[in-house]
Amino acid sequence: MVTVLKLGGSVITEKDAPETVDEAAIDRASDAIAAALSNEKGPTSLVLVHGGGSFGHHHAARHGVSTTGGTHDAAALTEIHRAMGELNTVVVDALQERGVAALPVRPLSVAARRNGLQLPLESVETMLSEEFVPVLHGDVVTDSGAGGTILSGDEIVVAVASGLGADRVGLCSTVPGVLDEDGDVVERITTYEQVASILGGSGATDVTGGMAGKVRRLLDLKAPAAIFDPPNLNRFLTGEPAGTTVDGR
Ligand code: IP8
Repeated sequence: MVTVLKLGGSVITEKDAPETVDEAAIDRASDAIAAALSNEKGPTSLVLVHGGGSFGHHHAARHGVSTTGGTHDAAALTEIHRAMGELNTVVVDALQERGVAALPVRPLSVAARRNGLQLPLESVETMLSEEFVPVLHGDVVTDSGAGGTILSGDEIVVAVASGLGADRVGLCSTVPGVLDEDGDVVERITTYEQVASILGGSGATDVTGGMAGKVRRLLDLKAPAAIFDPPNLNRFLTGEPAGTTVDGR
């Protein structure tokens, strides 16, 4: 049973203050993850991914780099990558302090955009079979013909979940799920048409992690996915419905 969980960057950082972690939020998330891993209802194998928040996006915006707009400025790419490494260290340390066998995985070293995203998973697979918890992060990635672009945590979640045949996928974000016109959480989404009127007719242009893009990507997975907020992290990790379930199977 492989579970892939993304902690959104806006959950674990102070989004408006450059390079500022939300320590209390990281502590709470790490507590929930540590508790779930020692709960019999918790995941047997867990892959974590975290977003950029005020670490990645701040530097990416300053250098004008996006998921589609690249640069050949090695110093700029390194700055974004280093900032993400610092955030990754904070997350990995918080988990290790709670007894979770977390290991950092840095996508830039292995991933590439070349005929789509290539993300070799041998190391992640071996980490799981050795009972480690790989912790990947949104990063920069070399991009054939474009230098380097941003690789979002959402893209990593989809690549890891598809590549490993994950059983469950969760996106922990600052919103409690996909909200309808009245601001209520939509419990279950099985087709994009069901939510097109609230999310916009086409999610195809939404490549930067907005809700429409998230829902479209999750609908393509061969596993049920959930979009929920931090108070529901424990429910998700112990196999209960949390926030919005997205299931396009
Ligand atoms: O927060 C973006 O990851 P995201 C990572 O999941 C960087 O979109 C480096 C901006």
